[in-house]
Amino acid sequence: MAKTALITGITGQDGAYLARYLLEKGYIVHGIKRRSSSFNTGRIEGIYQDPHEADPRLTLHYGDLTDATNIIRILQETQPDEIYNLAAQSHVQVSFETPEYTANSDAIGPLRLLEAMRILDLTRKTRFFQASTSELYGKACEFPQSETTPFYPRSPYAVAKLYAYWITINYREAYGLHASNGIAFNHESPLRGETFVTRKITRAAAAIKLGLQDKLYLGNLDAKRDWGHAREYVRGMHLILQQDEPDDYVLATGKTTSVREFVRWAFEDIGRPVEFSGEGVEEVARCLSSGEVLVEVDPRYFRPTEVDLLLGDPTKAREKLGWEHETDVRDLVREMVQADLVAMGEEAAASSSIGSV
Ligand code: NDP
Ligand code: GDR
Repeated sequence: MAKTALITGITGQDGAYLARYLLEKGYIVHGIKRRSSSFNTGRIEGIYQDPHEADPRLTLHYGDLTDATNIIRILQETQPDEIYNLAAQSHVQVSFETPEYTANSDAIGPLRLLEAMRILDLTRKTRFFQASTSELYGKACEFPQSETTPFYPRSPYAVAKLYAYWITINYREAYGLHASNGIAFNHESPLRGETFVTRKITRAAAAIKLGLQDKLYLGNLDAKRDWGHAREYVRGMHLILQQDEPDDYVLATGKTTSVREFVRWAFEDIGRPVEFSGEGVEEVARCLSSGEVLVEVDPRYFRPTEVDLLLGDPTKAREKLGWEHETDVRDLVREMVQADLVAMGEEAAASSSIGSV
């Protein structure tokens, strides 16, 4: 019998990779998508099936983590063997502007799912994965950060995710649920949201190369992140739910890189290497050959409280799950820049041909 999985946040970066991965493994996949005034299923276009087809292997349901009645109904209809809770207001800076909504979706949302499992008597049948985050470590002073490093969240997003982390463990201990946390460090890909720093940089580099943009404005260039490839992290999420016992695991590469270095590599990849000069808000990156300023600092992207340095210790995932990252961050930058060059080149060609009609 094929297993059934329910993915919340299926229209996001990780949801798209996980849906593909589970379909390849023979799963029947259900996903929750939000109502939107425009199409928001672009990332899963390739795997989306016409609902008129007989026995579609991927089915989408309208829903929202802020709506308990709708969650109960979807769980009742789908009776999943595995739930992957990937839905979240996932932007750290945006969480400072929408703290209450972020708490509602990112903290109470997982609680609603767990309670729905209890109400529907799914606590034995269904396994639960919570997308926890390295942002929980925040201002932690211990490096590298492992499952035993104390948390010190630094944003409304991270505080909401802290609640989600603990409520997952509480339901495991109180009701015997197979409920686990994956404490994932930053993972990126060509499907990454355009406002996260990696994708913002690779899109800008591509646009500058194609003559569509002059300059890129960024915030804190000193921040350091442990960046891996999203495709590999969803494999880790699946492995976590295949274990006999539920548990919590760090998913990370064990290597950290600054935003500045990421910028340097992206511009190298478009053939316009840059050098940095100046300090703080005066810092700029100039093209080595032309002297043109390609990157400037804009304080509007600074956060009220910042997470300076994240570096994960994936030893437990390696030893217990047999999970390891494969893609080095340098190759990740290359892949993202290439993908954005192709996508933007096609967009530019399409709009110039529209113009010539
Ligand atoms: P994205 O922002 O790309 O995707 C988030 C998904 O959640 C989207 O499908 C979005 O829908 C959906 N969503 C947002 N709010 C709600 C809501 N109220 N109800 C239902 N769905 C909602 O995130 P990622 O794919 O990058 O991340 C997946 C999860 O992993 C998130 O929970 C994130 O916090 C967490 N995480 C991510 C890391 C990373 O580096 N990527 C690292 C650690 C944790 P829509 O498409 O309509 O916006
Ligand atoms: P993060 O990712 O906050 O780590 O959360 P993001 O890419 O937004 O920021 C990383 C670092 O880059 C600095 N930065 C900028 N960030 C953005 N977005 N835009 C800028 O212009 C910019 N300039 C510098 C930030 O200050 C920060 O230090 C991501 C999300 O996917 C979360 O959901 C997830 O939980 C964590 O990763 C792990």
